[in-house]
Amino acid sequence: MCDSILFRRPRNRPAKAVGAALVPLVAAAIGGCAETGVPPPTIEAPRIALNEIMAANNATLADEDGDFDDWIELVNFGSSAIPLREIGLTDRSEADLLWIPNSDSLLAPGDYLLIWADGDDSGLHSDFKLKPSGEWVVLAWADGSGVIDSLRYPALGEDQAYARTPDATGPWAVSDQPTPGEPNQ
Ligand SMILES: [Ca+2]
Ligand SMILES: [Ca+2]
Repeated sequence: MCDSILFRRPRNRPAKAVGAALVPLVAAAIGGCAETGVPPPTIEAPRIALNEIMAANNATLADEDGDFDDWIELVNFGSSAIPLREIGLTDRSEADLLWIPNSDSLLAPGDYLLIWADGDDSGLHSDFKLKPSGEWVVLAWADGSGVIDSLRYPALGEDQAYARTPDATGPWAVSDQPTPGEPNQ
């Protein structure tokens, strides 16, 4: 059963919907097959996600200039390091105007990364800010190959975070306990 999971077309579903339907099947397949004991594949696609954001930072955390700017937290929840130049962010619903980090660093597996959303457009400071009234945040591959993750956050009060729990895959919720650069609570 498991060996054909990637190619199985769900019943009662038209062919044109199969592409979308494959996504959860692929995700299930990455975890291996509990039925037969087949281990997961050793080569895994990079896995990075939006994990937490703050859109009205008043006193939570200052950047290297002493500014209490807004921030976006990313997490690498895969098993391979991800070059920061290979990802981009935007606050538009379409990933056509990506800001790409000016950094040669890698995000190691299990690590968190803070991007300052202050409009400075340098290093790890994006060319856009976050509106407290809520808007889109989109994470995409810098080479244009697709959106990795996205969210539309609600209006947030001062020093409130919008975070997913558990990290990387959990549902999003408003939080009064921000955890920039750390696991979400
Ligand atoms: Ca700043
Ligand atoms: Ca966090």
